[in-house]
Amino acid sequence: MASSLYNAENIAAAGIPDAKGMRIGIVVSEWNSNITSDLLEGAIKTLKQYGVCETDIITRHVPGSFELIYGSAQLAKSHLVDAVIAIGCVIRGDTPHFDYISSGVTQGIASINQQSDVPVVFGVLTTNNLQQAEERSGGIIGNKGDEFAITAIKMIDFFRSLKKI
Ligand code: DLZ
Repeated sequence: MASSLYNAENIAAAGIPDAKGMRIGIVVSEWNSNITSDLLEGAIKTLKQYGVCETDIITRHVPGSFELIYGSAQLAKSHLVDAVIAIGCVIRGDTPHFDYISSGVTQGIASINQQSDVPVVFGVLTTNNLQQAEERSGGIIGNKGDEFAITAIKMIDFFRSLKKI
């Protein structure tokens, strides 16, 4: 799926390290679960494609995208995983809730990344409507879960490369 909106091929172009032995935590929001379950499926498929063993993937669900902050922070601290993927979908509604949740989860996950050795991938779709979310979770724009998976693998490799210096 080649599209300026679907970036997995671009980030894959520079090469993807062998992910065998990498341990990945995935936190998934139950809000808009029809979307987040498809993103999860895409992420797991791509992790396995690059060598991650099913037994090295820990998946946990949280009620909404706001709870991804707590869930990701706990998983990052657990020593059970080398990277965390936070998967959510916030869809604009009639109230300002969208803005508070979107900016809260964005800043929360950015903050974890500043404090933790375990990278947390921002796998949260923020869309104006359900159609845009569907297009990005296995629809005409592809499945952003692929991109989240490749990003997690690359960030683990980045961290490990510093240990070799
Ligand atoms: C409350 C709420 C609303 C209105 N919309 C969404 C959404 O589009 N996507 C999402 O993941 N979560 C939503 N939530 C729930 C909040 O993330 C959170 O679970 C609650 O505010 C409780 O902390």
